[in-house]
Amino acid sequence: MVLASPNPFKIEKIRDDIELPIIDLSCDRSKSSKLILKACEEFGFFKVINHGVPQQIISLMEEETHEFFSKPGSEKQRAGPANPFGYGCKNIGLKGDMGEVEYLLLHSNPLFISQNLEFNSTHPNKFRVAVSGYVEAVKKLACEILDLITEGLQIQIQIQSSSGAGAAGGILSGLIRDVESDSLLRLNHYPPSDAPKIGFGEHTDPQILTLLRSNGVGGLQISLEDGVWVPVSPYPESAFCVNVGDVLQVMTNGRFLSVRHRAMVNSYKSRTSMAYFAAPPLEETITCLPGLATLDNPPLYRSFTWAEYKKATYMKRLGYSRLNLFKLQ
Ligand code: GA4
Repeated sequence: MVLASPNPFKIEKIRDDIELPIIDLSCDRSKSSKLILKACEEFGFFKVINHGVPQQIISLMEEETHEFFSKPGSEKQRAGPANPFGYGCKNIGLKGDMGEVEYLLLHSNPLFISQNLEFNSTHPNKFRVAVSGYVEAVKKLACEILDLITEGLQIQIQIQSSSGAGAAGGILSGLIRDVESDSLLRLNHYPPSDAPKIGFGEHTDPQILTLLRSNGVGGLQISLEDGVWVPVSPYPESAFCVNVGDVLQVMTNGRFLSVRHRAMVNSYKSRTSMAYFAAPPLEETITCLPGLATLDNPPLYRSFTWAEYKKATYMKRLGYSRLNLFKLQ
C-alpha cells in the first residue's frame, strides 16, 4: 500500500500489518528468554501475554486516563505546559516538534506522583492511586523481562549502581529498581481524523525498555527496512507491546535494535496509549555489558551517563538519530 505522506514531497510505503512475536511469560523461563532475545535482535519489538499485570490495575489506569482526556481543554491546561512533565497538546519536546496528540508526561518517582497529581476533582486521590499502582506493576514486569534478557545473555554479575542508591537485582533490572531510576509514564490521546495524520512522529525511545498498552485501536507503526512503515496490530488486547530503547542497544553493543517507530491517528476511533519508559538513574554510566564487546567485536559506542544522553535527546528534534553522537570511530 502507498500512502500520501503528511510531507507532500515524500511518498511513503506502508506494508501490511505485521504480527510481532507474542511471548507467553507463563511458559518455561528459558524458552521465554530465548524468544525475547531473538525478538530484540530481529525486530527490537515484541508482545508479552500472561504478563502478570492485574487487569484491575490496567482498567483503573485506563478509566482515569479516559476521564482526564475527556475534561475541557482549560482544565487540562492547568496540568501544563509540558516542560517536559505535565499536560501537552500537539507540542512535543522542546525543539518545535508537533503531532496530532495530547498527552500527560509523568515521572514515575513516588515523590513526583504524590506531589503532582490531583486531576480528578471528585475523587482527588483516585488518579494518584491509579498511577502509583500501574507504575509499580509495569515496573515489576519491566524488571522480569530484563531479568529474562540477562539470563539469556548469560550475564550474572550483580550491579552496584553508580548513584550508590542501592540497586538490587540483575545487572539491568537493578537500574530500574534503583530508587533514583529516571523512569517515566506517558499517557497519550490521539483524537480521530479522516485524513492520514501523524500523531507522534518517527523516533527511537532513548531509555532501556518501553512497555506500551493501547485501548485496542491501531496506530503504532515500526520502520523495519529503510523507508517502509509496518503497522503493528493492536491485538491481542491483553498484551503489552515491548520495545528496546537506545540505552539497551548500547549496552548490548548493537546486538539488540532500538527501532524507529511512530503513531498514526486512527480514522474512526480515538486511540489512547500508556507507555512506561524504563530508565536508569541520571548519574548511571551507560556502557557495553560484560562479554558483549570482544576483540573481534569492539565497543560501538563510547560510555556516557544517562543524564548526558538525556540532555542530547532534548537538544535535538524528535526524529534525530542521537545514538550517532556517541558512536566510536
Ligand atoms: C520519545 C520517547 C518518550 O515519549 C519521551 C519523549 C520526549 C518528550 O516527549 O518529552 C522527547 C522524545 C521522547 C525524544 C526527543 C525529545 C525528547 C521529545 C523530543 C522531541 C518522553 C522521551 O524520553 O524521549
